[in-house]
Amino acid sequence: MKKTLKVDGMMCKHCVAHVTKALNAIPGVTAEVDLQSGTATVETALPVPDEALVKAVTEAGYEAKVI
Ligand SMILES: [Cu+2]
Repeated sequence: MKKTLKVDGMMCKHCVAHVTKALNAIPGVTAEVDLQSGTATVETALPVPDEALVKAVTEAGYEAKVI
């Protein structure tokens, strides 16, 4: 499954790396984060609840919502 998250608060490529790492830490998730658009495209091999994705990004220090 593919999901897109809007991520607020990313300012540089370090933020991108931080968010990518946080999302990829969830089992079954492969994330690609785009700084320009402030979005994360998430590919899930397993069913992953939206809240888990949002929580991972929030815990990394950014704001996210599934769009
Ligand atoms: Cu940054």
